[in-house]
Amino acid sequence: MIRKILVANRGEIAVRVMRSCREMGIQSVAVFSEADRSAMHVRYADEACFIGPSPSSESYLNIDKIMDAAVKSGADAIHPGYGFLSENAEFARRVAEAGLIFIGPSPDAILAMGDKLTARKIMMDAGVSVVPGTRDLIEDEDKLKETADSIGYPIMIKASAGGGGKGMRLVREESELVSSYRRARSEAGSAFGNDVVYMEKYIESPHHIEFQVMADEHGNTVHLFERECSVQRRHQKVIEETPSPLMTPELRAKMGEQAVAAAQSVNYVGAGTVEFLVDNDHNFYFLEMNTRLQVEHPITERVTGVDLVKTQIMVANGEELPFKQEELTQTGHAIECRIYAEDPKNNFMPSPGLVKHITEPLGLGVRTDGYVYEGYEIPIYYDPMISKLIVWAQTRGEAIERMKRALYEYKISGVKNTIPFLKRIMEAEDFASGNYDTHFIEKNPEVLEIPSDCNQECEDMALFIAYLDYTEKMKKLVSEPTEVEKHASSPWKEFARRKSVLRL
Ligand code: MV4
Repeated sequence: MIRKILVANRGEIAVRVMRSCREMGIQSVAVFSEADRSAMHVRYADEACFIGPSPSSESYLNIDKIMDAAVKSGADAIHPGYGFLSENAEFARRVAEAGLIFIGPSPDAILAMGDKLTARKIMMDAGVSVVPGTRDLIEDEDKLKETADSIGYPIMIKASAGGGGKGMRLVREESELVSSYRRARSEAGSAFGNDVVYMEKYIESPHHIEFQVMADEHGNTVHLFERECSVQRRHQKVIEETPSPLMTPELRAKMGEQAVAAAQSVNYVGAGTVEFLVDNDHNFYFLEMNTRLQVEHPITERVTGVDLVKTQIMVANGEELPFKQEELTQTGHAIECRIYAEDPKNNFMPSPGLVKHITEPLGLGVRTDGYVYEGYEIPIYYDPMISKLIVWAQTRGEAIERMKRALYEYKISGVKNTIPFLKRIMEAEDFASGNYDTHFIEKNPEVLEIPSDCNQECEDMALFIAYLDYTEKMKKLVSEPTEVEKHASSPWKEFARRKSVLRL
């Protein structure tokens, strides 16, 4: 029986996991680094353990420190969240060896899916459709040309230890082949300590569509439909939605069946995500499987009504899945916008610092998963994602209008953020029509043109003037205290005059 869970993570996902723990009557334990002393997940948890210096390599990525915190706090399970140690097979093994429950799949499943070439082979043998290409690694340059010719240009050379866009190389013609191959291997070797590469046909303008899967220890595996994740910038997702505008009931049935087969082929237990590339002719290909809860899980929760974290915990506790495939349905439409503390007017430069003001949107069909509060200082050490805004409505069109409304209500000052960029995407015709693929941002460069925010400029100027006024008053206070008293008698008159100056 799980009674206490250590959450080996920080930020919004740590809070998200603890919320389900609270609803289930399970105690939560936070871990925190030096930079996270005043972080929300520490305040929310029932207990908190300090685990070391701010850099994640010395805290959130340090297996020994997290195991120590788990044992000391008497936790009986560990939830890894996403990122950090969530897809680290060694960590999953250490948790089990300590007699604790890892809320996630087995170390073997993590290892198999972590190696992209191994995953590809397993999928081929399980009858899952993979991108046309090689079955084995490309060991030398002898058969390089032959292999590329048999696949047909353009091709992609991918690092087996890569994934998520890391260690990939596009080769458009034979003249680039040998140099690209050499560079791919040497880059993979230095980045991952593993220079195994393989070759795939390049799919020109694909959609990135993923399926949520969930499996228990009793042989039950289901899928919870798709998420359309094609709106990406530099391999970072920006917006996700479900259902996918491209999907048909036939395609969904075929892809869902293969997603379940993919999970079963590695005896998967827990929540996982099977990623596919889909072309406009509805051909689909397995890309990789993520063996963790994903950032974008809330849109699936909203259309299916399933609490995915609660289900993860139940499954980790040895219980049977509380639903069968036939009982799962999609209702309405959900969209998620990821909000980053980055400056969209300055090449998405990270913008850490003090959050002077935050007002989050509320109202019908709106959910925010965040962790930032007024007066909180966003540290420089971690991922700049600060919040996820999730809306639901009965139709896709209404969901877009609701997202626009919620983005209008969202106010964050002190740190630059991507809300203006998200507003631009919501206004784009290709987004409204649902006619977009993974090249959406390149094809719609106007979404990167951020209008100057008049309100923000006025706010900044008002703060500046208030500061000047304060220093002036302080000077007078020191030199001639009676003058200050005279001024202080009508401060509002003064302010009104300044406001009218601002309007010019
Ligand atoms: C591809 C591809 C086209 N053809 N593989 C990027 C992330 C990683 N998971 C795999 N990626 C891609 N693999 C073949 N054979 C195009 C991409 C790709 C992409 C995929 C999903 C979402 C956004 C993307 C942006 C650029 C390239």
